[in-house]
Amino acid sequence: MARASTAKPAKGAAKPTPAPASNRERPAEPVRYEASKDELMAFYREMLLIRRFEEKAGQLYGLGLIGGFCHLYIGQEAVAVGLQSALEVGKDSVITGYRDHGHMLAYGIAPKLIMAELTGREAGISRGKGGSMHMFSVEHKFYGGHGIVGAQVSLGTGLAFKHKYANDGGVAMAYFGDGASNQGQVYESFNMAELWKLPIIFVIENNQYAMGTSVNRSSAEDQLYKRGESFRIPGLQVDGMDVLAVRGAANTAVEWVRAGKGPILLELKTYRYRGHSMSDPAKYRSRDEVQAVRDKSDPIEHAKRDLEALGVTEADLKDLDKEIRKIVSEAADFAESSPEPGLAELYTDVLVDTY
Ligand SMILES: Cc1ncc(C[n+]2csc(CCOP(=O)(O)OP(=O)(O)O)c2C)c(N)n1
Ligand SMILES: [Mg+2]
Repeated sequence: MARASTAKPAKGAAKPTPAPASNRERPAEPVRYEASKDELMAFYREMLLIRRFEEKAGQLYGLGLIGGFCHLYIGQEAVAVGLQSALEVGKDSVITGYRDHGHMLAYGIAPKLIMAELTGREAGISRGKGGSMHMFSVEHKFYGGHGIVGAQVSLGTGLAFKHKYANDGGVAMAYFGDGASNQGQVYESFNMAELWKLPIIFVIENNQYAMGTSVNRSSAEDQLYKRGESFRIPGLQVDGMDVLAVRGAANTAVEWVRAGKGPILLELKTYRYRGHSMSDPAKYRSRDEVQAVRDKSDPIEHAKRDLEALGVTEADLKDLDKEIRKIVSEAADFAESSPEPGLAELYTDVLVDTY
């Protein structure tokens, strides 16, 4: 048996690792948001709009009306809706990856402009030249729509720098996936953001998969909310299938960041029902796995139960569903009947200006 040594450590020996700084302030524990009936109805409406919009996009893709890539957001609706409901459109910046239709809808961008972009039409928000992955609205301060995994994290950090530099009171929200959270530039961004106390909310949408690779197979530390710890960025793990839990966490995060305390990291536990993109046959998981999430944790069904508990009737919800279906089918009609951009458009928007 080893004897406890009372000898002093030899000269030059490594000092014991110091305990982590205990004086680092932590954000308050988020509380589930107590929404009024009208507020919850508005969240439900937006989530349903995203769901029906994405279903329609899937159909149009199948019909060959949408070309290129198309990544659907079905299953993750509560994340964009819950988080962005705590932001101010036109004041706070939002940036995300290629799975971007839902974030735009949640920021009040018209469905018909998004659908027209998906189908490559002149009336689209990027004049039909960006498609599914490259949509912007400077007016809304929605900065894309990026196809390079992780790039939006560095760009989002730049947006936060701009908010701080201009002292305009805005914050940046940068979304990225569980796969992107293993990208090197994410950590360079974390470092600068904390060092400069930038007003940014980093959001990891942990939908459990990066293309066909599950988070457990790709990530040495799969509790992704801890990924900012070595940069002293506090992290919170949130149920991303419950819009009120998401909104509660959003309030905590926005309060922290607006108070000038620097960045915060949120990990939203969520799930995507469809394949990575429209061309993914999703052979890396079973149908039963997907069905079990749909049955147990669907974010729209969750909000529906909460609404019913507040006295909303099945008939009210049916009417709303009809209204949303109408909006979506009008968006699709608009998209299909708009012209494609003229050939001369090939030469516009290539450079900001001549020089
Ligand atoms: C720098 C870079 N590497 C690889 C790819 C190919 N790629 C596209 S999406 C993706 C997976 C990303 O998964 P995740 O970050 O979890 O986001 P999700 O698709 O689940 O929303 C990969 C590897 C890419 N587009 N860019
Ligand atoms: Mg993912």
